[in-house]
Amino acid sequence: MARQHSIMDVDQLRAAAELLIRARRVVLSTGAGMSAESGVPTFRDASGMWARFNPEELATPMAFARDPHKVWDWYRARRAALAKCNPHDGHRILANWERRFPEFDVITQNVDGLHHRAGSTRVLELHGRLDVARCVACPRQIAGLEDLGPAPKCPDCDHWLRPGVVWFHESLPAEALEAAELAAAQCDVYVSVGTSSVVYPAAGLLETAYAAGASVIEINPTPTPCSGMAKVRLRNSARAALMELDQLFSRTSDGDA
Ligand code: BV8
Ligand code: ZN
Repeated sequence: MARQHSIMDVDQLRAAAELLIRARRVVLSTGAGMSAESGVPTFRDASGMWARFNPEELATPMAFARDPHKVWDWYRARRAALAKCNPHDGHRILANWERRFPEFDVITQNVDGLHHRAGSTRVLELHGRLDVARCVACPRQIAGLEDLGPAPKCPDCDHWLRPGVVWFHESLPAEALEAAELAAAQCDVYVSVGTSSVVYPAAGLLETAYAAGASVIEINPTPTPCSGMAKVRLRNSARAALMELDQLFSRTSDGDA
């Protein structure tokens, strides 16, 4: 794959690599920007999904209760689009970094499963998965991206199946959120990649890490409400920044060994 050429702030890059070389506990927190270079659309960018669609009509339990067909139409299209997307080099680098640190957790708001597909095994998925459908009434889950039809019903109890994601006004999966809060509170370095840092409680994890004394690295082409807490800011795409960081970091830590 062609190397993406973008202007890198060499000082910021070095500073980020320095922090990572000394870190023992690292959290990598990812949002939609992490998957943008895999072809998965973001939400709040000018070309993002919320520029064309209204979340209140598609991504809330009330919307689903009002019109499950409309909601499923949208999720069916997203599932079909996701079936054509693949993890990129940045996802693979994060899978490798699991072996570089004593503690390394990926916390993601993404519902695309690309971290798992790239080989990451420690992934806390805060907003569920697009490739899962679950029954609104019983524990039945159906995994996979195949077309489930216009508005699928549970094969066990005939109630609606719903997309296995977390909608606005819904609580996050308790186990994943608790593990994420613990990891954020205990890490030395918290790297935030490709998130606008506006959706809570996910955005609060960066604040938790910062308040607990972690060094925050932000990788995002544009500033966010959390940029002020970042010790290092890389204004680059996720793939380019992670590739540069991986090179610098590998060279230095191999040299130390
Ligand atoms: C809860 C999942 C409580 C499904 C999503 C006022 C009214 C109503 C609610 C609230 C309110 N104030 C606060 C709330 C709570 C609400 C919230 O935070 N709202 C905000 C927006 C105001 N939160 C909730 O409702 C949460 N639940 O609070 O429950 C509760 C209490 C008791 C009992 C019950 C409940 C649930 C939130 C879950 C929302 N789920 N969707 C689906 O995908 O369909 S939201 C959506 O936003 C996405 O799922 C995504 O996960 C999430 C975060 O977005 P990002 O990942 O950050 O993406 P975004 O597009 O915003 O940004 C992309 C970034 O990438 C940009 O900054 C861009 O510059 C950058 N980028 C672009 N390209 C690249 C790049 N970076 C790097 N490289 C690139 N190439
Ligand atoms: Zn059921």
